[in-house]
Amino acid sequence: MGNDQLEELRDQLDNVNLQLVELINERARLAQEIGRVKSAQGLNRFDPVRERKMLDLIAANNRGPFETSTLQHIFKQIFKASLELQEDDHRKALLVSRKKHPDNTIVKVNQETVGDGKQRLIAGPCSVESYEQVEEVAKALKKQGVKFLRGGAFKPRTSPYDFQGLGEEGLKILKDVGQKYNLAVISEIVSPHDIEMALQYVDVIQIGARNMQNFELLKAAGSVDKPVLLKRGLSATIEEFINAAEYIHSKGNGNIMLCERGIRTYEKATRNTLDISAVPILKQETHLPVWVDVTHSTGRRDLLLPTAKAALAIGADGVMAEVHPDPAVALSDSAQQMDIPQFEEFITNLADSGLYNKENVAITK
Ligand code: PRE
Ligand code: MN
Repeated sequence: MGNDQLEELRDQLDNVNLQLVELINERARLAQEIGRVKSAQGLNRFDPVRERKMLDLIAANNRGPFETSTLQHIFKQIFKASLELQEDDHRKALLVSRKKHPDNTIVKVNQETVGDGKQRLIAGPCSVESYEQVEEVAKALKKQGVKFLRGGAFKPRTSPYDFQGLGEEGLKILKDVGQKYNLAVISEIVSPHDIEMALQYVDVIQIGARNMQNFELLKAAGSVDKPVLLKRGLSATIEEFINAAEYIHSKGNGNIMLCERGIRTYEKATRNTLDISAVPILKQETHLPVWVDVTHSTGRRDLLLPTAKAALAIGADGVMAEVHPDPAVALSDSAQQMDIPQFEEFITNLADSGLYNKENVAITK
């Protein structure tokens, strides 16, 4: 009967499907193995020359009935899927990857924590200019319940003729003020040789955007027992950013916090373009806390509050902003720093929005 014949043919087809599944998965396991070998040798996973050779081999051996172009199309899909598998394996293997460590990393900074669901603020002047300047900001922070004081002592400036920072003297000022007001201090270090020196002054080492791929600096910061705040490079992809964090972790220091600070685009309305979607992506891909620097991403005082709200709403662990007692005379970034009344208004508005709790009591996200 015709129907029996159809059933019989379909049975045979099912059998072939099952064999194909076996074979395709056997191929996938081989591709995974190749991916591991390539990774160990530092080779590119995508290899178009190799793919071309395989397509040619398929063409030479095709006896139909499928057209060669049809088979090649199918195989290109298989190569693509194999590549994705290799990349997935690679991401899973990273120490900073959420696939490797499903739980959030909670970074302890003195008696404070970051990454446990409490929203935090880091504030302070762009550059440390004097004890009095830092102290004035610290008093305002204390009054507002902010626990983290920032200030640049080593300033990687676009022009070599711009103010370069007070160096170690600046770190000392930060430490003294931080101790007086019980604030954790954070400052950027630009040279691997200064990491050891900085340990006695700062509670968090910042690695700035311009140094995100300074691999010697990353390795030096990864070799010490001090939390690191790593800023995204000006033109770094999320993958490059995550790999920079991996450099730090690979040396043993897992106390890493990421900071989105805007990326370079064609847009001129803001200093950089805040990549707000990087926040949930980084939270999904890694187990590290994620900050948003609203000052450097926007470069505009009028955008600090809306972008800070957006950052907290989208799941950032905290917001960084620059505050200076008299921004007009600041030695760096004068156009975008808040003065103290503006900072107080910023905090009040943020708290009123319901996105930020002044007492830093955990609120549900
Ligand atoms: C493979 C996967 C991706 C490359 O672009 C080329 C080939 C494949 O699936 O055949 C395997 C592989 O990584 C390789 O042969 O180098
Ligand atoms: Mn600045």
